[in-house]
Amino acid sequence: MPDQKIEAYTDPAGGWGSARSLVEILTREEIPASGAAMLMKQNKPGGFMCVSCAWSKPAKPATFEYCENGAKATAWEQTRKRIGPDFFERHSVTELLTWADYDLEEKGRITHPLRYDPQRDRYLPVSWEQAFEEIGRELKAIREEDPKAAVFYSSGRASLETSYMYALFARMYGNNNLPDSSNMCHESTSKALPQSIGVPVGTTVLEDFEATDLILFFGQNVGSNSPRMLHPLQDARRRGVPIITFNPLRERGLERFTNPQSPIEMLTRSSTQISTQYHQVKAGGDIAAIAGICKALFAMDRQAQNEGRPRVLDIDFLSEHTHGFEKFEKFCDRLEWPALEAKSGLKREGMEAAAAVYARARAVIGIYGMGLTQHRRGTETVQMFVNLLLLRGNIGRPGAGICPVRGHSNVQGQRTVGIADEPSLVPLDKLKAMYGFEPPTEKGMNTIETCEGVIAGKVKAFIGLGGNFIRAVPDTQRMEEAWRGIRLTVQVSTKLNRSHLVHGEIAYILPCLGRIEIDEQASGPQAVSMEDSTSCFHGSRGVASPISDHVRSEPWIVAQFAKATLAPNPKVDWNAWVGDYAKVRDAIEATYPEKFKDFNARLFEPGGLHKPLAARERKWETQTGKANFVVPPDGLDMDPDMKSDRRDVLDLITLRSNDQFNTTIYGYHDRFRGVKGTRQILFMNENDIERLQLADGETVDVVTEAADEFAREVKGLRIVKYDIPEGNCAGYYPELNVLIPLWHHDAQAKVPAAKAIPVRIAKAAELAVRD
Ligand SMILES: Nc1nc2c(c(=O)[nH]1)N[C@H]1C(S)=C(S)[C@@H](COP(=O)(O)OP(=O)(O)OC[C@H]3O[C@@H](n4cnc5c(=O)[nH]c(N)nc54)[C@H](O)[C@@H]3O)O[C@H]1N2
Ligand SMILES: Nc1nc2c(c(=O)[nH]1)N[C@H]1C(S)=C(S)[C@@H](COP(=O)(O)OP(=O)(O)OC[C@H]3O[C@@H](n4cnc5c(=O)[nH]c(N)nc54)[C@H](O)[C@@H]3O)O[C@H]1N2
Ligand SMILES: [Mo]
Repeated sequence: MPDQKIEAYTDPAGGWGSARSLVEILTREEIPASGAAMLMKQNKPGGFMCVSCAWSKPAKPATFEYCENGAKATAWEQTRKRIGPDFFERHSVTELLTWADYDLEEKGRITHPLRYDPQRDRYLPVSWEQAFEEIGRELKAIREEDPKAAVFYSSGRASLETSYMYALFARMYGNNNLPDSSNMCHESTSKALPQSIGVPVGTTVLEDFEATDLILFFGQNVGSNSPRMLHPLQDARRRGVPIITFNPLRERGLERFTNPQSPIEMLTRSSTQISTQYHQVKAGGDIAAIAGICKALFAMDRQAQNEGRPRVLDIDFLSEHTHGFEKFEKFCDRLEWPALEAKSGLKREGMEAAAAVYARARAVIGIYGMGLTQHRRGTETVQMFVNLLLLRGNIGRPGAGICPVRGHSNVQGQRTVGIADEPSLVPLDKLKAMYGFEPPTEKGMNTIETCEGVIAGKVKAFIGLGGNFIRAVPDTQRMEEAWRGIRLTVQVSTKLNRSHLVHGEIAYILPCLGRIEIDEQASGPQAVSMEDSTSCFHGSRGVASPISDHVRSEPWIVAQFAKATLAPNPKVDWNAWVGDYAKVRDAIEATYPEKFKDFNARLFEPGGLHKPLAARERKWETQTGKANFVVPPDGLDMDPDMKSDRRDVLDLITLRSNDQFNTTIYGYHDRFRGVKGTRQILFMNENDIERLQLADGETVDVVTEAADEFAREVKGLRIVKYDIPEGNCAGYYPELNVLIPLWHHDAQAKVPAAKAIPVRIAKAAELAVRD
């Protein structure tokens, strides 16, 4: 573990800090100089699509269309380091369970298929044939008893081709148990937007950033998690477009940015101010903050009417296109400023200032991330944001729209091609007609339901297509204990992680090619495809040599699952699909003809193939046929079970450092937040530190405040005095997931409420005595 240092960081996002960090990781992962050539193909038409975030890929890419964290992701995947069979000769699984996430993944790419040997407590190499023979046999036996006892998880990285095949395999197996990472992420979006505007995804495209005249920015950390988005933001700022931010933390990427690819900015050390207003809303205070802005808008609108000036609200749009406006107006009228201030943590003047700018803007983009979705009322928070945009007709017009920033590089696309526990989201009739089987119609398990199923002993097999399920989900300790009761666990992975070590009775690790590698099949090297945050499909072609002769592609692995488990079906030629992925794309187009028109022919179209979105055309595919105002049924309350009146309970935000991709930890630094060499951190407001009689730098233990029988505790966090609202504290995911009760999730979408966990802080010594 490197030396620890906490010291405020004063540089902008991007800039020299970013350039240095990039060189560091390329060196550490032993990427040769040719690695730079590889980076030149990142996010370019005909090249490969970044394995990091899902941000839009422009039609005219920059010479270097990658960011510090995209380059880190490439280096991490294309590292020279390897985990071969000898690694497990040296390390038992029991030993590896004591390793940190960083140490596990840092050892390099897994080169051989592996099976857990309980006698030796080790993973040992196994042939692909033997692996699929046993996996197939087990899956068949489980299905005999109960076809709903197997679960097919996917992390959001696998391509459209792989995902389509995987979802079909699960349904032919006999269930809709297709939980995915989106269940922990933007599921709140997927639940909120169809009710509000009749589409499940954002409505903005990259061109909208060129036509917008205001950006509202809620709960997303652009500088670390989607840095390439800083380019359109910087361009907008240069045109004088204001950016109004709501975030409990002052995130550096939302304050200042130096484009590391601009020699002038780098040499002159100049930077662009990003946010023009910065509101440090309390965690979970967004419904109140947005309600406050709406209330102010209603007041301005009435005043304008009294004075005979043009209306502030877009009355034509409201009457022609929306439903529920009067009810929403009444809701806002009834709210009192003191309650809005208390719940949001903001002053009335702040909310009014945001409303004043909003009222003047012609076209507004609303951007958001996990700060809105990962709450008990995440779905309603997203709908509240849409309500605000509707008031001035900011959906379905150039330069305007709602822009959820998606996580994994193909998480949005996976849903588009059938990864869904909700059968109503999938054209089952079409699948039935195309493939001659009876698709299951019962709802499957999502991520939280899978966890509940594992605890109840109902899950007999878990297949993981990427990801690190056990580390990403809440209630780590309870889940790890229950997990060992599963009969079969199979993880398709690139790198070693904790989900391999906490395993079922029979356990496999199946190593796969990464997206950056050349994928050679019968018809030659293959391309795959993905969908970005702005609903554009892009082709991607691997450029690097495979890391080992023993790894296989994800489509190949999925096809082997199917062939080993299902009775032959003349209508599904898995071998032909694996031999030529264009045939899978034909099948995708046949299943979803409107979305994927001329898919193969247009695979590498610069800027991507735009998926049609009704709401962009102001066509509302909702039950009312209009865009709906949705009034939060619980008013301003974010968490009905939370005992927020207790003065010593804080709301804990779990978030990402600048040196990680989800559970993949690249290192122990969080440059922008001034943290070096540690992740065992608890950011606290100085008044809370004083009130709770603690001290900056002190080591503390954190305990969840929950009315159930389970003790949840993390020991040994270092307090860092930080600019964060009173009553909130923050620390890193996944280390703190142990503190999140499984039931602490969004009511509708079941996204774990990772951004407001009620906790108590105790001096380390006190707890030691109590123990
Ligand atoms: N480099 C890198 N890139 C990534 C990832 C990564 O781990 N590393 N992860 C990928 C994935 S899967 C995802 S989903 C995205 C995640 O990207 P983000 O959506 O940025 O996720 P978080 O890091 O969890 O940060 C959420 C932000 O919300 C703020 N916040 C917390 N609570 C609240 C609140 O109640 N209200 C408001 N308004 N703000 C709040 C936090 O301060 C933080 O700035 O990024 C993707 N891209
Ligand atoms: N407390 C808290 N919990 C959270 C969150 C939070 O903000 N706070 N965020 C949630 C969110 S938004 C998400 S998306 C989830 C993330 O949950 P997951 O998507 O399950 O987790 P990742 O960490 O992205 O998965 C990393 C692993 O993926 C494997 N991998 C990498 N590349 C590939 C590939 O190309 N193919 C295959 N097959 N495997 C690959 C590697 O083995 C690596 O160890 O976590 C959620 N959990
Ligand atoms: Mo995510």
